[in-house]
Amino acid sequence: MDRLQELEEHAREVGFDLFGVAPAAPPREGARFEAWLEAGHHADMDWLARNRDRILDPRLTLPEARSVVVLGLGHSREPVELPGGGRVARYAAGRDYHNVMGRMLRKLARRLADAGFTGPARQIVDAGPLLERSHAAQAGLGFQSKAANLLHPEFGPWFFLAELLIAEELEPTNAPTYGSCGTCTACLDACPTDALLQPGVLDSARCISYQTIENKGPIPPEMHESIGEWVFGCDICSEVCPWGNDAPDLSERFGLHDALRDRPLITWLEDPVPFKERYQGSPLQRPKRAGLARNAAIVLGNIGDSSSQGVLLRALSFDPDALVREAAGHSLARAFGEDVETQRALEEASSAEQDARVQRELLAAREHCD
Ligand code: B12
Repeated sequence: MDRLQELEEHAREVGFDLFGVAPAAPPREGARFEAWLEAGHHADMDWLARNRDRILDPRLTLPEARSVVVLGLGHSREPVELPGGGRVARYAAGRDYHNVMGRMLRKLARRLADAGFTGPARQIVDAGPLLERSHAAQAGLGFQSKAANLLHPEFGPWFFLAELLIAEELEPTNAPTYGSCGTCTACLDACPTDALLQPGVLDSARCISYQTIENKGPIPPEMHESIGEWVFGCDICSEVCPWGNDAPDLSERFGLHDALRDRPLITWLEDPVPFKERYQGSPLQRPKRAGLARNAAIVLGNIGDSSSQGVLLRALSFDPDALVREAAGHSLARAFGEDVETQRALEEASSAEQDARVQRELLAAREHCD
């Protein structure tokens, strides 16, 4: 057995579904990444611009690195739907993949050290400085799609990536995987916010996933309606993709987090359980309490069920986070703007509001009532 086969066997035994190797060198599509940054498509994700050099050259992260071992792990394709409405991206249904794959990578690194692969090694899952999809495409794990996702012929877009930078120089596995988008434009056509500007180019500021996960500030009110029922992340560009429909059922692999079990969205704004405790081990911790409650308020406004009017009115007047008061105000105006109680509450809340920006937003929301 050669070194590559040996490595692949270790990766499979640790539990990874997909495996490949790319050289530890600048990724092929580095220029696209730079153009993307120049155009400001990273929105407020400043860390991408700050780490530009390291992202473009893995050897700045680990000078000894000679190979990027790219690993893929499939996840559930089951939609996550909350009782009464509200949706969560499938990748976030269960245990946080950063933790799960981080452990798997450490296990793989230990095995490789025991098997005499040249050290040292560095583990990367998502947040590390690497253009994961580019190295993965180069290593033959899939093809770059018009939605910017990496598609695997069997898993479609429903898998995560992780990497191990290692000092050993291995033969790259650049065997091309079959598949392409061809003439299909389903993702471009389906995106409700037109976030895909051209095939493969995503404007983060327009992406529901960015807005509901990464944006720490207010979500632009003109986007609220198109967020629909997505309270965390968005799968629309993946759902409409014809690839991956025959992927294995992996709904048990990461499980369903308790925070998403039998909890109608209406309860998310007034949770007696502390946020960290409620979302322990879940990717939903990322936007913090204010961000997640902001999203919940927006989605409740989009669902527009009368049962949420009370909770939105209380959020408008009493929520400790300005982001949530503001989102609740817009949702009330959108869903219950004809109701005099809502109009009065918006008037009172805007005159009592201490945060000048929120006050302006509440006045604007009040104007949209009737
Ligand atoms: C920042 C980020 C985001 C941002 C920006 C997304 C984006 N498209 O850039 C936001 C918050 C919006 C986001 C959303 C999502 N993300 Co994200 N994200 C990242 C992160 C941390 C960096 C991505 C990055 O560098 N973007 C910059 C762009 C320029 O690079 P790129 O997307 O890799 O694009 C390359 C190719 O598309 C190619 N390219 C560019 N233009 C064109 C044009 C053509 C025609 C072609 C062929 C190729 C091509 O060149 C680019 C440079 O290499 C990576 C992890 C990582 N470290 O890489 C995860 C990652 C890309 N995300 C992931 C996931 C799962 C998602 C979501 C599906 C989550 C969800 N359901 O809500 C969505 C998908 C949105 C989408 N359609 O891209 C997975 C993707 C797995 C996969 N199978 O593709 C990753 C790899 C995380 C992981 N470790 O698994 N994400």
